[in-house]
Amino acid sequence: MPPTITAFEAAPDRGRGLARDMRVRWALEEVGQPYDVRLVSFAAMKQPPHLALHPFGQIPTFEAGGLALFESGAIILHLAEGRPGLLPADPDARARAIGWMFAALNTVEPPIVEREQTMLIERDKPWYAERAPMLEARVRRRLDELSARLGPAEWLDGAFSAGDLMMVSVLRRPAGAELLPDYPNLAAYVARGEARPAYQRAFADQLAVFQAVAGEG
Ligand code: GTB
Repeated sequence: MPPTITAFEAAPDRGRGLARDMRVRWALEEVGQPYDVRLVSFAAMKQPPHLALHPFGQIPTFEAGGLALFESGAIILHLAEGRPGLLPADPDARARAIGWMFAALNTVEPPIVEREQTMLIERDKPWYAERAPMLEARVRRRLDELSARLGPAEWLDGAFSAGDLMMVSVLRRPAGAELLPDYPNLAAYVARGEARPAYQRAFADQLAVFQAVAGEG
């Protein structure tokens, strides 16, 4: 039986691949692991059957045999450790690639998510005009630092790894992506990730879900 992941039944991003099932789909494609998808509604995500899988009532989840996982980082690390393709064989290089996964999730994604949330939820608040530049500066600081580290390299540390998969996924989020034209090496890095056949297959699959639900197929 192939593993099963969960994804939004009705993705609010209209198939742009911005929800976190996209990164798990991409990882599954990179390692050549076929999978099933169970679509969940917002209501079902907060009901006991889904909460038993995901204590915070979110997507994505991953089930394989007796194993159930939540957290996109944990799922991708599990996939990358069990199959070739996303982590180098050399133990030191492997540890560094995992370090980049954590950097993407813990250091780069949080200021991007905070800016995104503020732009979505607080735009009409009296403090927005003062807060928005500060949040943009926090994102820019991380992009400055990441851009300096990447330099002209193709990937963050040698060959493409789960660290790059996670970083590209994080940089695609609109509150970071809209600043990427100021960082040509990061924009090219994201484009390289998106050009990978595994990414393309994952993107097409999640778009097909949106199109089927919206009757646009
Ligand atoms: N840390 C967890 C992980 O990495 O797996 C975070 C999981 C998470 O935030 N899941 C979101 C969710 O289930 C979907 S990805 N939210 C529903 C809820 O909390 O009730 C976040 C997301 C949602 C939608 C868009 N979009 O439409 O653009 C982008 C990102």
